[in-house]
Amino acid sequence: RDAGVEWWRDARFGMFIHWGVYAVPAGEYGGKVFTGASEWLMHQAKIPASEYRHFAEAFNPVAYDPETWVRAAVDAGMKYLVITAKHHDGFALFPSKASTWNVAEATPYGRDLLGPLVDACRRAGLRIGFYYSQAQDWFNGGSVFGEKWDPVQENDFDAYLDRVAIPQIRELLTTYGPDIPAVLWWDTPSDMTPDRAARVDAAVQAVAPGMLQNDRLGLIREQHPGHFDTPEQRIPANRPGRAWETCMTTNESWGFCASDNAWKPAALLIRQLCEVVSQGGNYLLNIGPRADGTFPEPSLAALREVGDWMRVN
Ligand code: FUL
Repeated sequence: RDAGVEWWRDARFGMFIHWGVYAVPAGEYGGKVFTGASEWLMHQAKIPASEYRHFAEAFNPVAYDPETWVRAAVDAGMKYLVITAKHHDGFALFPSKASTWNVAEATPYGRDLLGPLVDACRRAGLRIGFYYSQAQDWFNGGSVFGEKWDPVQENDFDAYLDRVAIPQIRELLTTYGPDIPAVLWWDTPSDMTPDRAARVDAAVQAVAPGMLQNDRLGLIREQHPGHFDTPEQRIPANRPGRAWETCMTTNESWGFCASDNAWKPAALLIRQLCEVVSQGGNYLLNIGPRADGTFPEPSLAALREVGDWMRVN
């Protein structure tokens, strides 16, 4: 695995992509509009897995064209991309032997979404990282923030780690080529004791020694100085003493949310990019694609404006 954190420090500006079956309901369930993060809908509306799975039956992103996504990123001046391989709803954007709750088996689309994106990134010279919700998994018996609402969640967390999370992490590390992913982006380490986190980390190191990771696996912080900090939706006033990356939404939700029109003006995104980069951080700007595979027009417009600014500055 090449040059660890070096490329990442140079890269400065990346695209975050939150995509999954939550793009189908897009923040609405049972006639009710849920504001905030649309990728949390299953949790917010306490949707049983047996109901939630129907969104996958309607997830058929026939307009998905990774070349177009990558071009939008490159034109905006971005150097890398991080996509949700699996978010808290447990749905995998890749074929998996560890759970049938994946794009190949649970949707009419029926094939891998990550592979074509990896190829498009490679052709364009972009790095690609995978976000993977290692702890929270409301569908496959992983951890649940707060109260549980479905019998599938009454599961032994260690059994979930062994049967789903660790095997899927191995799949992600071994399917797409030697330097893929370039980053592992963990999230919300609830129930992740340092022991459990070390178990996951050992599985990672076994196939990808020196893997670049963020600070959300659940390891003891001080023991992993190489892991980067992840200030979310904010720019830290006091720069952390180690590598850091601000992740930021273009509106308010990470996943596509039909009712969310709070698009940040491009001027604000540019100012944040400058502020972050001038303080030595990275800026990971999020897009929440629609269920058909296209980027919402306001986020495309913002990316174009950022790109215009990048070209003259
Ligand atoms: C959070 C998650 O719970 C959100 O859904 C989103 O993925 C964000 C980047 O991290 O903590």
